Order: sequence, then C-alpha cells, then structure tokens
Amino acid sequence: MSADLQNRPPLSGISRRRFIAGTGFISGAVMLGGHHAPAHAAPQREAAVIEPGARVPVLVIGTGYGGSVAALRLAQAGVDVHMVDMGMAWDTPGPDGKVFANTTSPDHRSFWLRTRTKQPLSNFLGFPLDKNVPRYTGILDAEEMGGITVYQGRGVGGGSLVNGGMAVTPRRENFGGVLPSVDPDEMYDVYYPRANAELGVGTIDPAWFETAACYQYARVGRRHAQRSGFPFVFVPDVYDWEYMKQEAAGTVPKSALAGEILYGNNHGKKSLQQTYLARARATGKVTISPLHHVTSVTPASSGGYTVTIEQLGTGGAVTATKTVTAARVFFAAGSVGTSKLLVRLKAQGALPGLNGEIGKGWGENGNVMCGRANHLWDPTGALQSSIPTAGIDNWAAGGAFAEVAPLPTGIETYASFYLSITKNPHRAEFTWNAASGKVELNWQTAWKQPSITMAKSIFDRINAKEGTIYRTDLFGFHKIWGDHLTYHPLGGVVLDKATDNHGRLHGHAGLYVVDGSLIPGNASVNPFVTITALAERNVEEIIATDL
Ligand code: FAE
Repeated sequence: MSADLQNRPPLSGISRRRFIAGTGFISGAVMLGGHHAPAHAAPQREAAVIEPGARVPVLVIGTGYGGSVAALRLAQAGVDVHMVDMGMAWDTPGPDGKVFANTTSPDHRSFWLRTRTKQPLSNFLGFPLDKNVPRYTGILDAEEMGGITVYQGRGVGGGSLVNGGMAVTPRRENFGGVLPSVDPDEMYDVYYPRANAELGVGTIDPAWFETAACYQYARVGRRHAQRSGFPFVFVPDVYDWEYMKQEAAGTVPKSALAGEILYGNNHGKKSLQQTYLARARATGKVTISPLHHVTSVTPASSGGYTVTIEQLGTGGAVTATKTVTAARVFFAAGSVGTSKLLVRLKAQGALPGLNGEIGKGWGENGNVMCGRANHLWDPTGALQSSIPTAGIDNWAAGGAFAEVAPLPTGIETYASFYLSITKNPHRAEFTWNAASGKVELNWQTAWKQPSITMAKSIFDRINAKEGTIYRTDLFGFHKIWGDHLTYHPLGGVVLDKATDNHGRLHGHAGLYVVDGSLIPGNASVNPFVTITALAERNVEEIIATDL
C-alpha cells in the first residue's frame, strides 16, 4: 500500500450524505458477508508467490468458485496446485483496522483501478452518488464492455468477496434450459447437494424473519407480492444466520446490519476464503499468488504450457513479468476474464487449436433492477439487512425471478427495491479487435427490453393493486429501469461447444475451463451454486480420467 494511503486518517463517523451515497451498490444485489472471526483479527499471510521459471503440475487462473473447487479437489487427489489471481489477498486490515470498506463510505479499497466510483445505483433523491477515490487494486470491478457494465469481484475469493451470498439452486424443471448437455440426475443427486454443503448454504429462521426489524422491507415485499397473487419464496444464503441474529441483538460487531456488502463483509458471510479456499490451503498442497495477472498461455516446446504472468502493484503498475511452465492449466478467471483471454490467445495464434465457439454464447442472466415508491403508511424500515432473503418466483408464468433487495440507507425511504433475473434470450459474442488491441463484446443496451417486459409483468400488476408507482430517481433522471449492468456474467466458453462436456478445451490437451464461462448465458437464478456444482462434476471426471 502506498504511503499516502497508509497515512490517511481512519474512516470513522459517517455523514448523512455519505451514508446515502453509500447505498448505491446495495441495490439489487448484493450482499456479502463475513465470518464468525473478525476479519481484522486475521493474521497477515506471508504470500508464497510463484517464482519466475517455475515448473508446476497445475496452474489455476483465478480464485473464484470454479478455481476454488478445482484447487481443493486436485489437492485432495495429491496434486500440487498453484493459483494466481489478479486481485489482492484481502487478508490484511486497512487504515481503519478493517479489511473491507463499508458500502456507505467507498474508499480506495472499493473499486478496481478507478479514480471515481461507479456504483450500480447511481442516484438517490436527485443526488448523484459517485465520488472520487484513489486508484487502487480494489475489490469491485465495474468493467465497461460496450453496451453493459459488468460488475465482478477482484481478489482471492473472486465474486464471493463482493456478492450477496444468495445461494440458489435452479428449479429442476428449469435445468434443461440452463445446462442442456448435463444430466440433471447427477447434478440434483450429487453435485448440487455437495456444492450447497461445502458452501455452507442456509435459510433464514422463518420465525425470526417474521419479527426482525431488519427484514421489514422483505415482509412488505411479500405482502405486496401475495396480494397480487405471485408466489413468494425464501432465498437461501451463505451468510451465517445465527451471527445475524447476534448482530440484531447487539452482541457482536455488525456487518449485514451495518450495510456491508458490495465492498466486502468484515463478518458474517462465508465467502470462499472461509470455505473451499480454507480447505484447499489446509491440504498444504495449494499456494496462491495474489496480484498476479495472466496475459498468455501457449504450448511449451518441452510439453505443457508456457504461462506469462504480470505481477501488479496496488496502483496497477506491472512490477515484474514472469513466465512459468504448467503441465495443465485451469481457466477460472470468470466468464469475462476467461473469455477475453481465450479469444485473444486464439486470435493472436498462441492457442491456434481452439475452436470457433470461443467467445460465443455470452449472457447477463437477464439482470434488471427497479424500485417502487410505497405509500407513507407502508414503511420498509430504516434498518435493513444488506443480505436479501426472499423473492418473487414468476419464472414459469412470466420469465422473471425477482429478489426483494435492501436499500440500507439508514433512513426510512418508503421504497421497495428489486433485482430481477429474467429469461432474456439475447446472447452476445466476444471478438478480438486488432486495431484497438482489445477484446470487445457486442452486447446492445436495447437487448434488455425483454428483461424489462418480464419484470414489468410483476411490478405493473403490483403497482396497480397497491396504487403505487415506480421510482424514477435511482438510475438517473426519470429512469425507471437499471438496465445498464449485470452482476451475473455467464458464458463465452460454453460447455459442450467450446469445450467437451466436462470443460476440456478442444484443440489443446491439458487446458480446462471451470468457471461461469461454461454456462450459456442464463442460470434462471443467481449463478454461483450452479458454477460450483458444475465445477465439482467436471473436476471429478477430469481427476478420474486425465490425471
Ligand atoms: P469469479 O468468482 O468472478 O472469479 C474469477 C477470478 O479470476 C477473480 O478473482 C478475478 O480477479 C480473477 N481473474 C480474472 N482475470 C484474471 C487473469 N487474467 N489473471 C489472473 N486472475 C484473473 O468467477 N451470484 C450469486 O449466485 N448470488 C449472489 O448473491 C450474487 N451477488 C452478486 C453481487 C455482485 C455485486 C456481484 C459482482 C456478483 C454477484 N453474484 C452473485 C455473481 C457471482 O459472484 C459470480 O457469478 C461468480 O463469482 C462467478 O464465479 P467464477 O468462478 O466464474
């Protein structure tokens, strides 16, 4: 960390303006959680980073869900695994004594190499919310890809560091549309249960839900949904529900009830750091190099693959370039990260054997957000847990699964807020632009219209029944729909097309894809349980057959 950042005063008191400004991210999505042990008590780890010239049996690019599953299962099979991630380790407290910044007060830790925040919810009550921050290898990347901003986690733990922990298994009847080439029996009998158990998925105590002040917003959401005849469901999560009860009782440091989520939870949430990655590290066979960015993978003359890695400083500058040789490489850089790498490496001739499916089949899981303005006699609560716990399942009738999301501003807003996952049929493609030297994505903002139509099938009806209206102040001026973003990038290296039916890339033996890029654009619900379960399935087969 640079000296100027170290010398900044601790972040303390939160002004009303900053508090409101901090709520942007929450919306829609969001929540992250911490763990029982205070994160600021975590010991600083001595990073054993990968050495230049190293020859390793397995290199895993990325430490999100797919990468963490691969690392744990390979290590348990006796293989030494080296993981690299372009983001930071997130195991060391910042100047305020906390590892993660609060959503109400974004700082240098909050965004990946930006000088101004780009919060998903950009406005509130007429105020623009974004603010200047020092450029830093922060935790949330708002990557602008043509017609869409793709939010992604950066660091050891990938998206699990920043997400809402909503851990949803798709309804079995929808699975054929999610992963058509995969046998549902093996997923629902073996791999979904395994993923749910390893991730520590749980559901809120229904009795506590009925009385907890922090879920008044969700109970209002339920009442409105049910009065309009929509099915209302609880949404499982990896947040520690017992910890949240203690937060409410005031006996432990607050995280979900302090609005933490989008830039990390200092307590309560079981991210991959506490689950798969902890178990992988405990094998003694896994090393992780943070701030290591892979730029090339190409066949080595001696066998295996030559991997070029840039080591980054926290200002984003390259401090060293390393080449290592790996017998096998697992791509787990996320849908956008893996797709961008493979599209470029194919176009530049580094991996000439890849097939024509590379870069295709990308979708945004039909994400669209909106808010509703309730009546003054229908408050949603000044205290709102940042962890959503309930939603409206209208997938079968209208193609939308709408989660009731918090708006934890600390003040009464009389607003209901929703992130909808919809059955948007549009798929985009990544291509290499040699002139600009960049991989581009041809997503069009107008392609969100089917998602808006599907979400409207719920909220127009609720508004008519309740005599309420949409909020128009959350995404700009007089703009109802948050249609400019996604939290759920999926596809780009689709299973059974760009790879075989277990993630082996065509054309280059020993290269595998294990992340969200395998899923063709839509999971019908929040995606990380499916990404995890699919990785469990594929890595089991790869270990049994290839190693
Ligand atoms: P991911 O977790 O993104 O990990 C990829 C890793 O690779 C990252 O750590 C990158 O830093 C790293 N990387 C990328 N490129 C390179 C490179 N070239 N070299 C080295 N490292 C690289 O991939 N999903 C849910 O199911 N429930 C939720 O409640 C939920 N809420 C969300 C809220 C937010 C704000 C966001 C951003 C996402 C949310 N998601 C949620 C989505 C979920 O986090 C995402 O689908 C998974 O994290 C994707 O997992 P992957 O393993 O594909």
